Amino acid sequence: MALTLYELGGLNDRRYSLYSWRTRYALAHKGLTAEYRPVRISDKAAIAFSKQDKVPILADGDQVIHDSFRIAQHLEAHHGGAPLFGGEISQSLARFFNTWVDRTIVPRLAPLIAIDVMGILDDGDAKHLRSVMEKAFGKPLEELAANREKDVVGLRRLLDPARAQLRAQPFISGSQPAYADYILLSPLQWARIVSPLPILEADDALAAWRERMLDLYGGLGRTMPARA
Ligand SMILES: N[C@@H](CCC(=O)N[C@@H](CS)C(=O)NCC(=O)O)C(=O)O
Repeated sequence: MALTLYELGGLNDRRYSLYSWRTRYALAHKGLTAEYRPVRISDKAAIAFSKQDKVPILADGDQVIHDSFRIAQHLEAHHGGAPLFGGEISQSLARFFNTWVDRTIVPRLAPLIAIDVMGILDDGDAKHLRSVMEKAFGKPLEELAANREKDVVGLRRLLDPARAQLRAQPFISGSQPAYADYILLSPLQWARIVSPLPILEADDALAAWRERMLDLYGGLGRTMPARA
């Protein structure tokens, strides 16, 4: 069955959508190929077929699935290849990890680098994203990023549980990467693509893990250049 992933595309075809990177890695993990179709963030007509307004969206034959975690569950249930979760208990824990990253890490990262995303979008998309972010965080993007060199230190501290996990094993999921690794990689990959701000320090164990993650599947993460 043909797979099509709808994801955000910016100027110079930069595929910058945070959550879509979870799906890109999930597809590679399972050895599945898909067509990756870019969507402008302000073009809601392009994704109206999914009956909601966000990407990623996976079309799998005539099934349309949105939300990265639901997509991962769908891939696990309906496709072969290596397991993304490896059972009900680990799927449940991965869901908890998904929520932790989305409610703790992403909201601390997004205000620091949202201003940089403006530089990789056309005017219509930049206006849309600015309005979404400024509504969510209650301040102009310039103000949100004003102390970011200092604020990023707090974000690094929040990542301590992941660092502790990597002291015990090479990947968040164990001896091999799986969906939980893709969950955490995605905000770091988003930051890498949209912003020059160093989110991690060079000697951070998480930075070494991120490099290992970017190397996976023939350098999948590096197919998108880092923002200079
Ligand atoms: N919980 C969803 C979040 C999806 C989401 O927020 N996607 C962003 C892009 S990464 C989006 O489409 N935003 C469109 C908008 O805010 O207009 C998931 O995991 O897929």
